[in-house]
Amino acid sequence: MAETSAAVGERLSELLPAPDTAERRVIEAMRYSALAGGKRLRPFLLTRSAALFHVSPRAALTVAAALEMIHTYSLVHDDLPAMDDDDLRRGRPTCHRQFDEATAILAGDGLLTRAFEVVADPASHTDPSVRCELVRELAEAAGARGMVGGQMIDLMVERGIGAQPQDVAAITRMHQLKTGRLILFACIAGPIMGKASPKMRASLHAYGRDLGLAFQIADDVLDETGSAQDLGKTPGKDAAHGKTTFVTLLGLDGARDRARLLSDQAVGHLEVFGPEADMLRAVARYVVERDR
Ligand code: GRG
Repeated sequence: MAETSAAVGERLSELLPAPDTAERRVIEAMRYSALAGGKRLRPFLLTRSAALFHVSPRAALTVAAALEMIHTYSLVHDDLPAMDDDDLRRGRPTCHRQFDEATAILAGDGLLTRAFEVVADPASHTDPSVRCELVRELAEAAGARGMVGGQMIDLMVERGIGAQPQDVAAITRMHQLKTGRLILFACIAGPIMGKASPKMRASLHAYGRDLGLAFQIADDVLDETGSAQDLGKTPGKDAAHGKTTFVTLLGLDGARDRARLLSDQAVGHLEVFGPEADMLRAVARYVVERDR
């Protein structure tokens, strides 16, 4: 993961050059948030699953960088005063704290649009039909029927807009959209790029779906148990906002058990692969055992 993190950081820096022209400030804000580190879990999943199908590492890294731009945009916007209103992200002041609110909105917009420009460019894949499929899948994952929709549901629940049932099924769906869809994209981009068989693609799809949910449940546990220093963001926000989470519904031990079950299930979906998928098996365990 450390190797991928360094490589994706370099690729992001290449893909987000800061010009010497008047609009420089927005690109500096984009670089500030995109190059601030983070676990780079999604790029890791994308590059490791692409390697299963012998996709060019440079092409996989390019699509991984685009995905990380979208993930970073979501964090920049989520931290805004109109949403989660947070001061700390990836161990540094949030984008709107470091720059200002309007610049942070524009930086998020810039990252989102640049991501699609990068995926549509031949550097991401030589076959235009593959690029088109990647763009469509990424748009679906990030859009109103994916991450944006999940964020909407989350805000509605938090602000009491509309009567939403607060049970495990509803919370699961919200997280599958909000967090799960980008993680799922990270797991299916490789088979798309490598023109994998439907069976292998379906295996990674199922792996990504279970892993995404396991990741979110672990995130709920960490919000309850983690420190600001380890997490690089403010913990305890769910409880402070009186949010229903997997922890409030299942208890800490119940949530941990559910995350482990999903992680085991995710590993089970990889049985069509041999030892070449061992890193993906290990990441499923890491996702539920991590402390940040
Ligand atoms: C604003 C459209 C829009 C969407 C925001 C992802 C998201 C949707 C908000 C983030 C809120 C949050 C803390 C969700 C919990 C799970 C999550 C996505 C955590 C952050 O991802 P990590 O842990 O972050 O992979 P790093 O910094 O390591 O990349």
